[in-house]
Amino acid sequence: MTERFVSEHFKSPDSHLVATDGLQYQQPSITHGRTDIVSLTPWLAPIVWEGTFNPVLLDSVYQKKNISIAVTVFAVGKYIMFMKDFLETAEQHFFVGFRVHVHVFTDRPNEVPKVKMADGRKLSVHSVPNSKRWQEISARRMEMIQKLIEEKLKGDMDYIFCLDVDSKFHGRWGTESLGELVAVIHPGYYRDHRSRFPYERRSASRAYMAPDEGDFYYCGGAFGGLLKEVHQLAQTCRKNFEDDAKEGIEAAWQEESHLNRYMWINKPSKVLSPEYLWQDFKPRNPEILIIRFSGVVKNYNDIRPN
Ligand code: UD2
Repeated sequence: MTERFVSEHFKSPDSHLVATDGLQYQQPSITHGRTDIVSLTPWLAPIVWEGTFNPVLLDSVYQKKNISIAVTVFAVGKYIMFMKDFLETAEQHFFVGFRVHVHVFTDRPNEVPKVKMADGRKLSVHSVPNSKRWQEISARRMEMIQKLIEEKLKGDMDYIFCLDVDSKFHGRWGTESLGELVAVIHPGYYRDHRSRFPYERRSASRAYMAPDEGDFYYCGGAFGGLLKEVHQLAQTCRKNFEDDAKEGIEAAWQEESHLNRYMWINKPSKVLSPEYLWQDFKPRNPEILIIRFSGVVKNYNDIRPN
């Protein structure tokens, strides 16, 4: 069988949704629903908010597919201190009842806490070097995600989510978030005009965005999708970051800037609302009915290497 035949004739886990006959759930409506938010992008990708999906229905559909989800999380240097809460709260809220394999990248493998994981869930630790610059730690994640997919995950897992470690889960993050290419809207800028988004604004960079460009400002701290899509994203962002570096330029927000450029051209097939990455220091806006995952308050001077 050629690779082309396989990709054309075998469905990805994201297509053909088979429901459970007899499952009882609330009748959906096309005229009644939330009116305080927008739940579709101009390219018709869903924007996931509380109240726009039925978790019981979605879980039953994806249970049949026996899907698996890989997670990458980096804990380099003092960021290891966030690992315990991240792992413990993931057990309570992240794809509960599904096959999850967490990949921890750290320079302190002996300090990775032992957290009891449910059946079907596991953790692997990968050793990575430390760095004197936080910018480099953050940016090199793309390279490691690319290699992990190529060397370990291909043919084994279906989806991958890449998450910041200095965060905790507070509410369900599950099958509603699955898609081919998944981006999360940053909690800090979604009410602003695009010209004020903190994109890379120097045209010399490969992450450049003009003032009249951009859909949303997406987080570098959470993204995901099918392995194939995330591989392409990581490979492209890594290459653009490295090519910029050869010319002596580092984008304003490192890999987050390159990710935003990538998503401008390669539109995400599913967009997650800021419920999926809030920040603890921010008061909750009224449209945020639930906070699912949120960055903890931290003192950068104490935890970053520079
Ligand atoms: C913002 C972004 C983050 C990233 C960063 C720019 C959101 C909400 N946050 O977060 O994704 O784009 O700005 O760098 O999207 N890390 C270590 N050790 C270090 C430093 C960083 O392991 O010494 C890892 C760790 O996984 C951490 C991530 O890099 O979660 C981002 O760290 P950060 O402190 O720069 O993130 P933050 O909260 O400023």
